[in-house]
Amino acid sequence: MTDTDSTYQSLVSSLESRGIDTQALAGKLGSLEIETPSWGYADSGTRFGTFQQPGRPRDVFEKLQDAAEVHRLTGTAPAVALHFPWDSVSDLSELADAITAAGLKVGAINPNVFQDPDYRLGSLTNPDPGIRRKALDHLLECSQIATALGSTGLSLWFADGTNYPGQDDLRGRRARLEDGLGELYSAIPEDQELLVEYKLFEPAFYATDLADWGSALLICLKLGERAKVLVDLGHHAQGVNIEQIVALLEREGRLGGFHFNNRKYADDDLIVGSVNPFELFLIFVELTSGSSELPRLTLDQSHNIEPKLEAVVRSVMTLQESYAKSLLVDAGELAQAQASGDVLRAHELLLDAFNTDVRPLCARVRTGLGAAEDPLNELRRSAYVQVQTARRSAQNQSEPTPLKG
Ligand code: RM4
Ligand code: MN
Ligand code: MN
Repeated sequence: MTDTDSTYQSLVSSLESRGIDTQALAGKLGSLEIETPSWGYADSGTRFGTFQQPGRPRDVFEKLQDAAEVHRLTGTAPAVALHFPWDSVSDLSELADAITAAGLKVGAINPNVFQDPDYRLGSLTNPDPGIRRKALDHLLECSQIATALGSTGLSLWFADGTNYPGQDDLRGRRARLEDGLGELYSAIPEDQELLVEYKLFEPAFYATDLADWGSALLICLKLGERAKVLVDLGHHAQGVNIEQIVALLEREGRLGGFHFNNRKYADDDLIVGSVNPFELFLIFVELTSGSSELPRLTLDQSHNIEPKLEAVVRSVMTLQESYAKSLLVDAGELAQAQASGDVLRAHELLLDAFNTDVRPLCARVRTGLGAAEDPLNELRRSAYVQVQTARRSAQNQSEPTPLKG
């Protein structure tokens, strides 16, 4: 028996002695699906600068190659979320074919109504009706792109907001947002959902039009049941209890999905679980204890100083591990402890799950999926990065994609 076999066997016996069905657990882990973001493979940085990495993809087709490599290594990243116009192509059917040929499927389509200079005072909320129309036309075009690529989700983030008190009428902006989104909602096909993302601040520093989950949910309730809230872990005030937001949205059937990342101070877009792994675990506890299936789970990270592919692989593995740990929580005992007011026993049941080293199980599940036992090591040892770097450096590199908001 190798070392890996023996650590796996001892984990299995300890889990079985806790009454956990490891086969069922492995089955659930094996069906976890993470969407990786095309923009996470490309150049991105801070507002102060971007450190370009050799071998970075030059277009969406090269981003797909990287996404496929992440899926090959982890077995858990079969979908890729796209951002337009960053991922624009002249022929959408060629892009659809490339996604399939890479062994991937398309994730959510992310429109961009935040970069064009016309959006200085907002997109759908802009006081100028012509600019509102332009933003809406882009959103409608993205819905058509979603249809052409077979995507079922339009993921909407608006940079809209004001910097100064008095700059614009707060209720007027809300009305314009509702009108624009209402028109979009009635135009999209039945198999598409709107995922409405909120963010407390940045780039607007006085009043963001969709600043929190409440203002996003209110608009979703008005739009209809295919409008749901998207939770980005970097978009809250300090100390906000994100797992509670998750629980409440799930209960209302309005949890559309996640943008996973981590932060220390603001919208830092760091690798998921890097700063607060316990928070990530608690979010998964809420996801697995609810009655719904897992929602759309997407990464939204910006890798500035770390190697991008390693960062994405690390993130997918951390999501596998967090999900696995959340499945170890003894729901029956937890309910009992809660009902009898046994505060610390209830808390300890969460700690028992969180403190279990599930890595040998995740490794076993990955090999069962035909992926890598140790994805990071395999990536570092493989020639993939070198080969792509040589190939991609042979021609002029593309301009870096714009700084990450
Ligand atoms: C925003 C938000 C969006 C992402 C942009 C680039 O902060 O997280 O999801 O599309 O950044
Ligand atoms: Mn996001
Ligand atoms: Mn963000």
